[in-house]
Amino acid sequence: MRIRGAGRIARAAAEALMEHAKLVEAESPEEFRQTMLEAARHLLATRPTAVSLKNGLLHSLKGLKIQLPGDGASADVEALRTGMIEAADRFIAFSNGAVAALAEHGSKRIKDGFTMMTICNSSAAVGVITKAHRDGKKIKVYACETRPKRQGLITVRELAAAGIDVTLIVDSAARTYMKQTDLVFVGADTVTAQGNVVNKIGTSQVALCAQEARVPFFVCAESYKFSMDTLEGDLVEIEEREPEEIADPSDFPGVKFGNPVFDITPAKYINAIITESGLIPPQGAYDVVKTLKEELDDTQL
Ligand code: RI2
Repeated sequence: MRIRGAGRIARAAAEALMEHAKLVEAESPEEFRQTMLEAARHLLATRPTAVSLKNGLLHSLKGLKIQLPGDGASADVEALRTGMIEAADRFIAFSNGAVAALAEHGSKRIKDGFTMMTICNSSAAVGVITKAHRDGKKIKVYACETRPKRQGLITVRELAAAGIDVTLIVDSAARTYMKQTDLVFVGADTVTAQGNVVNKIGTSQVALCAQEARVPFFVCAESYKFSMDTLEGDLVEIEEREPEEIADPSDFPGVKFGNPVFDITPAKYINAIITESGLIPPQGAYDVVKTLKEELDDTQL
């Protein structure tokens, strides 16, 4: 939890693999490969929901491909080390570039005088909003607090520091303020092949309010937040965290606590998913996943 945000988590994992690759001592290419795979699996086990973590690792592990049969089986440890470092570095640069490209596309939907709503702290969504502000548009933002960890506080600090007119609201005020909202921008931890979006708990309620009020609802998600596993039928695991995030259980004898930290917004509530390649309908998620599969399918974790 010290590293938050699906994109940041992916970049931090790639960076960790890169650092590991620099330090690992291995007698043979096979030993190096196994050590890197073990490290990647260790990193993957840290968070279950955001697929950006897995995809960031897979992008980085492409650096081991030079060892695959028929593709330079003679690669030595130093060649693999360089390959890993370069692949992880490429992913980090690609990820940062994707967030910037996405901001460029999404901000075009924001008109001068518009009011936006967001939830949690998404660097992709914040990027879209701040780009519109930097372009000289006069905008306002309602930011949901996002219980229980209150990451909305990070968002309001970031937006206020950028000079944006921002109002912090409690999550249950989303419907009230939706009446004064023109567009909603949220981030994503995982987008399924069917176009449904897994994001911080409360997102689907905001989507429902937006639908009812006819306010366009946009999801900001780089391509590495799309899940290949969901194409094969897998469900996204929703992380359930400890009750202490909500209240002290010892103060409530006999009470059970439920603390799922992500929820699923159905595709039918989403106007468009903003990716680095442009705005796509949620139904376009299938094509993004197919492209990702072509790119990453021969890399295993
Ligand atoms: P960016 C966060 O969850 C939020 O759900 C946010 O919308 C999403 O990641 C995407 O964040 P967590 O991973 O990549 O911090 O847009 O639990 O920053």
